[in-house]
Amino acid sequence: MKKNILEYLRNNRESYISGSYISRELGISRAAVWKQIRRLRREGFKISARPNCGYRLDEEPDHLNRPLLEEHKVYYYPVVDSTNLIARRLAEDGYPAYTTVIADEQLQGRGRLGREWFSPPHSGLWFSIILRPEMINPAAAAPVTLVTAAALAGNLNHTHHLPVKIKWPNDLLINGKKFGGILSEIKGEPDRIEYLIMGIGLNINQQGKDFPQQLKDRAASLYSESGQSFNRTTLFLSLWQDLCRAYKLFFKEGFGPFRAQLLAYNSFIGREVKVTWPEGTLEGLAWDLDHDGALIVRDKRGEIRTINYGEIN
Ligand code: BTX
Repeated sequence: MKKNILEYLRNNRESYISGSYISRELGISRAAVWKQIRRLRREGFKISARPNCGYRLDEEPDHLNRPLLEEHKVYYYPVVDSTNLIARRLAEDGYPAYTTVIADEQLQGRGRLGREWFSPPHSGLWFSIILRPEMINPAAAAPVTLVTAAALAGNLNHTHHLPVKIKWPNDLLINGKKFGGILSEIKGEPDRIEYLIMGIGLNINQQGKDFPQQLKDRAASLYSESGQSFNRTTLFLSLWQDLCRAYKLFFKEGFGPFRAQLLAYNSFIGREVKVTWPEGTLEGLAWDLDHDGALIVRDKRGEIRTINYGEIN
């Protein structure tokens, strides 16, 4: 039934088609038509309704292109709890480095420190990449979040001409609003990494009104800030290829090649910042990044502090 209604809407894209016409043609009640319209909307179809005119199909959902993704050995799932959890299971089962999991929707998308990551369907990119760095101890892998941020910002600025900035260490901003985040998780021993899971969440095609109330002032998508909508599969493949290249370079040459890029796209150096780190909170001037990507802050007393882990509030 839903398919038939969609067919009518697709064949009448230019104009409104009345609910009573559809109900007559299909021999169902108008309430049944309305129920199917609601189901289509839940699946991401944008359908406008106008009194005395009927329904019009404005936009179809942007489905991720599963066959194309799978050609690149990227595992696609329509709905998951969290792509990081799926990737972790695959890593435990011995899947190789660069195995990637992408989902259209996450029901329990996660941020750092157990926070939630809002991951609705048909609009964002939610994915996780397994990394298996060799010859590297866990401390040496710390900058991998910054390498991820640099690769994403580099791609979005250069290839897509979007004014994307990085807020140390794991936020991506557009026009000062957060549209992306990175969650890295590690399994290893003091002197050896078994695997890393790099979880990346990017808001792509959401409209401002699609964000929940508590995020409305702070969150954005590439579309809401640039007015440009993106084919998510094409954008993902472009970002993913740059990410894989960046990780290979990082495991070979360390953080050095990425420091300049991070400084070029940073939103924090030279600004007064409040940093939360394991020792508490610290206010001061964000001064520089050291050779490993640690944040150097000059505190209120003029002392220079080096922050390896933490976040700018
Ligand atoms: P974070 O801890 O820096 O950010 C989480 C905070 O960001 C939340 O507390 C909320 O205030 C805000 N927030 C939540 N959802 C969104 C959103 N969609 N857009 C903007 N702001 C939001 C950032 O953690 C790391 C996020 C990684 C998400 C990816 S998605 C794929 C992978 N799977 C998974 O479960 N997490 C990662």
